[in-house]
Order: sequence, then structure tokens, then C-alpha cells
Amino acid sequence: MKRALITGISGQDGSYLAEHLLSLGYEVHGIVRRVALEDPTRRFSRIDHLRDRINLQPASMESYPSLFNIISKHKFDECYHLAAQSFVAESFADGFSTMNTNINGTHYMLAALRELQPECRFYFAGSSEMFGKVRESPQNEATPFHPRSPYGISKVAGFDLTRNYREAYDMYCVSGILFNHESPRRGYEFVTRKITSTVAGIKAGLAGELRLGNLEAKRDWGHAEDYVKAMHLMLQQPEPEDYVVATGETHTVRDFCELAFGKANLDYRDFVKIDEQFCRPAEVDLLIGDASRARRSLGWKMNYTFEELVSQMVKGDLDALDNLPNKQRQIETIA
Ligand code: F7E
Repeated sequence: MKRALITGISGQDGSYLAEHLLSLGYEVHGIVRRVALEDPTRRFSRIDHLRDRINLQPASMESYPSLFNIISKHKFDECYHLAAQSFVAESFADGFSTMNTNINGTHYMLAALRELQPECRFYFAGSSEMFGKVRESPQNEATPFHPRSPYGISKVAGFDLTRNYREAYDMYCVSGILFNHESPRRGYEFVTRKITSTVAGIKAGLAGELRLGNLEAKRDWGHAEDYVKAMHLMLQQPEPEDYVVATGETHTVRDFCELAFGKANLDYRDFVKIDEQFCRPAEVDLLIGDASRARRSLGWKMNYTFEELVSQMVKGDLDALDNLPNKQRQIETIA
């Protein structure tokens, strides 16, 4: 039985990846914050259904000794490093914390593995935000990086660290350059979930409008459940390589609104208001990925279309509101 370690197991990607690895017969361990263990109902909502099949280990991405301690306790075949401060807007608000957590966290993981288990295969969650002000379209593994936020910069540093450990110490370390990937488990701060949860709130009479920033930004949105399968495949190859994972389609935030509101028989133009506070100091205008290498070498393919993704997210939020008692509905709805 293979043993895997996932940092960020309680997040969207971590939860889907844990499910996928369990279905393949893996023993799955996940790193979580100690405070999260004290508040499992709220913090572990995405992995609640897996709790008796996974091993949660408390540690902090900011503490090398705590990570070293976990890696010294078990022998892992694969490590998926997903934990990060991943909200781009927050990285403008507090660039120092984002850089510290994201860069040092990755460095600590790599250094501890090198020290204790250099044969463990390592996956780093790279991001299309590394392309930033894009030099070409679509973007592939050879496209130069030009990050536009502290988050993007931290991911370029993590990518470089991962490649450096591969080249310097001959470790199997790879980066997935994943474009935006969403699902009904997406955090409410990201634009897709903000839209679908507010659509549900409007439908239920709990919200009257949706305040957004730049509606013209274009993103290549896929489904997280499809993307975690690519992460796993990247660690099963004869040679370590980095891969772009994307749908090859791009849509504006406006397109997403139109479709999501339309799914609930609403017209987004009646509800969406532009609010400057949600615009970023530097925007990534256009992302569209070319995942040819992943399709060719990994045999990776997607199951969800863009429309299926939006439908599933809207339905998930409508159903969740339907199932909540009145008082709780008011608390949960993001207006
Ligand atoms: O923004 C625009 C915003 O926050 C998407 C992360 O998972 O994917 C994600 O990064 C677009 C941007 O995701 C609002 O300006 C307009 O152009 O959903 P988002 P992101 O920044 O693309 C990459 C691949 C990652 O790696 C990241 O970790 O939507 N937008 N109005 C808005 N965005 C938000 N959040 N809220 C708004 O009101």
C-alpha cells in the first residue's frame, strides 16, 4: 500500500485529492493546523466524510521543526504540497504573510524531505498566476513567467525551488501549473463561488445584489475533481517533469455571471454592481492554457465542461440553502 502526505488536505483540492488517492488504495495522511483540530465542524467540512479513513497530523507551514517531525514519523511514497495562502487579493493586502508562508512552507517541505526521505516523490502546486502579464497565448510549459501579485511571485519562487531540488539533489520533484479550478467546494472569496452563492442567496430572498470588481478578466476555469487526477499522474511518470493543466477555453467573469444567473432564471444585469474595492492593483487580464503535454504524456483528460461546472456550482448552492433552517441560512449566505 502506498502512503501519501497532503499539505492543505482540508481545502478544495486536498479534499478531492484525498478521495482520489483513497479510491486508488493509498494510505492518506494530511497536515492541518492545530487550531483546526479544535474546530473540526467548521474547518473540516470538506473532509468530514473522510475523517475515519485519513490520518490528520497537526503542524504549521511556518514551522520547520513541526514539518520535520511529521516527515520523520512515517515513510511516505508521495507528498502533495498544496497548502498556501491562495487568495490573490489577500496577497496584495498582506504580501509579507503570503510570501513567508508560501515560499518558506515550500522550502521547509523540500528541505525536510531531502534530509529524511529524498526518495519520496514531491508535487508542488504551481499556478497560472505565474504567467501573469502573459507573453503569449495559450500558455504552456515554455511560456515565460511575469507574475502580477505577491501570490504569483511566491508561486514562481516555489516553482524555482522545486526545480532546483530536482536538479541539485536528483529528487523526483515536479510542479503542476494549474489554471483556475473550481467546484462546489470552492472557498467563498473566489469569484466563481462568490457568484454562485450569491445567485442562491438572491433566489432565496436573502441577497439583493452582487458587488464585483473587474468583469472583463478572462480565466481558463476547469473542475478541481479533474485537476487532482493530473496531480497524481504527475508523480507516476518515469521522469519528473512539470505540466500545465487547463481546459484550453477562456471566459470572462461577465460570461460566468451570465451563465450562473441564467441557471437560476435571473438576468445578471439586474443584480451585478461594480465595486472598485474588488479591483486589484495589478490584474491578470487573460489566461488560457495549453495542456497538450499533460494529455499526451499523462493521458490526462477532463470530465466536466465549463457549463457543467457552473451548473453544478449553482445547484450546489441552491440545494445547500434549501436544506438549511432559516436562522442558519442568514449566517451562511454571502451577500
Ligand atoms: O479571481 C476577478 C479577479 O479570486 C478571478 C486562485 O485559486 O486561480 C485563483 O486565482 C478573477 C480575477 O481567482 C471579483 O480580479 C472580479 O481576475 O476567483 P479569483 P484568481 O485570482 O484567478 C489561480 C490559478 C490560483 O492559483 C489562485 O490561488 O475574477 N474578480 N470581481 C473578482 N475576484 C474575486 N475574488 N472577487 C471579486 O469580487
